[in-house]
Amino acid sequence: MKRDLSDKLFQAAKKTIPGGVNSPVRAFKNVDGEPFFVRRAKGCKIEDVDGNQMIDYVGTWGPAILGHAPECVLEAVASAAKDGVSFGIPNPYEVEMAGLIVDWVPSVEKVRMVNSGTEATMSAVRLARGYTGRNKVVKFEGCYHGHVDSLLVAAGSGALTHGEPDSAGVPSAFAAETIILPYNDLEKVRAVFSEMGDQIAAVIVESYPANAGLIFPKEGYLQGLRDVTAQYGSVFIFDEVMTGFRVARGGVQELEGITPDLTAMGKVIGGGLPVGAFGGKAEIMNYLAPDGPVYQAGTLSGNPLAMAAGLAQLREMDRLGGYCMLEKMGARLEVGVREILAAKGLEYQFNRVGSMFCLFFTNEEIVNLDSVMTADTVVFRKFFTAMLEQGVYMAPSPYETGFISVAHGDSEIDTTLEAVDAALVKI
Ligand code: HOZ
Repeated sequence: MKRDLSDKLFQAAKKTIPGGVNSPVRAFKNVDGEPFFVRRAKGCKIEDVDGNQMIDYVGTWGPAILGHAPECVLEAVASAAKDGVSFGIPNPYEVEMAGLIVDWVPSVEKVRMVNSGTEATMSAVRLARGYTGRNKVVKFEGCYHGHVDSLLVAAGSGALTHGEPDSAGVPSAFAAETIILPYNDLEKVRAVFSEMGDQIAAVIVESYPANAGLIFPKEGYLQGLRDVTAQYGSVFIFDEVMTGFRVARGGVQELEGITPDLTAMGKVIGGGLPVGAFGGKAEIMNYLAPDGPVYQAGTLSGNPLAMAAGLAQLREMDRLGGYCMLEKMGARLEVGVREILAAKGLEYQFNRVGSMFCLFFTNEEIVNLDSVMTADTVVFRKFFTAMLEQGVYMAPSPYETGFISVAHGDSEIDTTLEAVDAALVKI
């Protein structure tokens, strides 16, 4: 594949942008490559500046659930833009969006819009601290909650990809307020609570961890977290930035029947524009300024274009019965991948929920970060490269989740499976 223009852009970008990218995982370092630059994207395909077309399983890291540039979103944005692109004063779209979120997400009684998933988790943690008057927060190894200081410890996603799960620049005093525990080990959580439960403001967990590959909770684990936090008066924060409005209308909490106190959201609700949100019990949310003492603010929060795009995308998902369509395509991909890998006799784990999936080259069951780290990264790199050469773009890191969109049809899934078959020959 020719990438001349991309290569030129990357050289130019490196002069003015740190590492040439605006988010580290995009640098392709973990796959010994260099990024391509996208000129346009439509449906399930992206086209780079050199004219190469690829079937895309990154979907702008989750938001593109209808595929890229769906007509309903383009129309909603164009129509909203005619009336102004930002007001910095309340607008009707925000009220509609809040109503929809409260309606769809079982535990959310009130919601505040922000501009990214990072802002959502950061604000939820501050709110939990303000509400409880406590400082400590429990998080789990490999869970990634954006680049929030106190949560950027033992983190996943780009931090893990680049081998630095603990970031420089995070004061050790901040990190000391974060208690890190292995995922899926309820006994350790109970032990920490029995020792210092009255100091713990919150437990934050990715509903299904999706930034160290894709990990599922053991039976009873999430309910166990719910119970222990309730027992000690700590706030239970569900990070559904990846899974919210993606695995079901109401996210993992709907699938698993769990009622967190606060939920962090983002990605799909913005229809591809920058958005995040956090919401939950009214009693806790009422601690936010201007009604309460916990300050949180944002010039672009509730931006009319982002709200219009998100509303259009969510309503279209509903109209199409999008979650059923995604399950069907996800199952087709999973069955095909499993058949191919079994025939090749390769050791692997394939984790999937609806349209989210991750392939690990290991024989170990994936239950926590330690098991994720047993996956063969050399094989992954070869696999990624061979897929890309055949026009199939997977996330450029073994620690990211793949996404299918409603725009992926049978023929794209079949083309992908042919590529998987051919790629594995090269491994
Ligand atoms: N941390 C994001 C994926 N989990 C990557 C965001 C990006 O590079 O755009």
